[in-house]
Amino acid sequence: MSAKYYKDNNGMIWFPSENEEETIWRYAGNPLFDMPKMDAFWHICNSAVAMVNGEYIGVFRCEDKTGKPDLFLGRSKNGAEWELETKEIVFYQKDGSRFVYPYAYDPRLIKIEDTYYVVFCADIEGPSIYIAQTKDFKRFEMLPTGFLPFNRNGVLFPEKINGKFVMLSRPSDAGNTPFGNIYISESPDLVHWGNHKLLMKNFYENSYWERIKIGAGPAPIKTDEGWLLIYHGVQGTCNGLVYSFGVALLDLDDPSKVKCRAKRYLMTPEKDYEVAGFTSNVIFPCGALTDEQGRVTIYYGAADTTMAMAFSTVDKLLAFVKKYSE
Ligand code: BMA
Repeated sequence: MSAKYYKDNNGMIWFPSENEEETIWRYAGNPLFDMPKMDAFWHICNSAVAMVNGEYIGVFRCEDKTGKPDLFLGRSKNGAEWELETKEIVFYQKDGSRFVYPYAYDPRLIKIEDTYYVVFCADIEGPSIYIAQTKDFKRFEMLPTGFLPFNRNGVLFPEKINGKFVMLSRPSDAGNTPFGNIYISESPDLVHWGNHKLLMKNFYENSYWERIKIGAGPAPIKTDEGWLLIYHGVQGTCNGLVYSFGVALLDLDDPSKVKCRAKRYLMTPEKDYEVAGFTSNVIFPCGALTDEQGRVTIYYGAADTTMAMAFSTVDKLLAFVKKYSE
């Protein structure tokens, strides 16, 4: 793939790889935003996307030119070319007042039954996980806060499991957090969370690419063999942190059980737009689309600067996680 292009594959943007051996491959049109040409925004990264009635809708983490991160709605006809609103999303509380925070970032967007949930991190008295719901992408309503600070990288499973909502999260500190494991929690109502369990620790079997910390990425993908969890892992170097991503397979009925976990990364920063930018060497997946044919399109932030896409299939991800967990 050399040229920038897109086309409509029964709705979902996805391109085959030229090399059958590859597990994951990048979109030829990456990066998705040409930041120097953007008037409103300085950076757009770590954003989540859904397909809604044949159209793409995204909740984007954007920084305006003051540098403040906030969440903005975007729409696209083809999944690659995006129109972003220049006013941030307003989240309303139950009493009708606006939910106010100093800044917000790293959204995930999950459809459960007929409702879309935005799970995001807002820094109020330290970072914590907040959930908003919408049915029409016009009005966004906050749910009562279910998590304590300090926590980041919250993402819901896309359906209830055994009658409960399930959340992954990554307890942290108030800064850049030199540690981090993924926990799994359940709730009957998206408000009261409990039965917290440690799901995955960093540095799995001496996997140096995730030596420092890990955090869940997009909503887990349901397959016949289990839930595919794409997650980021961080390694420390003399030049700072390197964010890659990997994959694990969780039990379908009891996702607190890890069936297997690849020891090697799935993707690591290699392209110019990943290795250089506001924060160099960062790829940070927050969204994934799948279709009935098992194709997978991953949206990831690149270098805290712009967005990019990578493609795979459920079969390839399953084969990879099984092969490299041994
Ligand atoms: C993490 C988060 C992400 C960011 C990453 C790399 O702690 O703040 O938003 O992409 O660091 O800077």
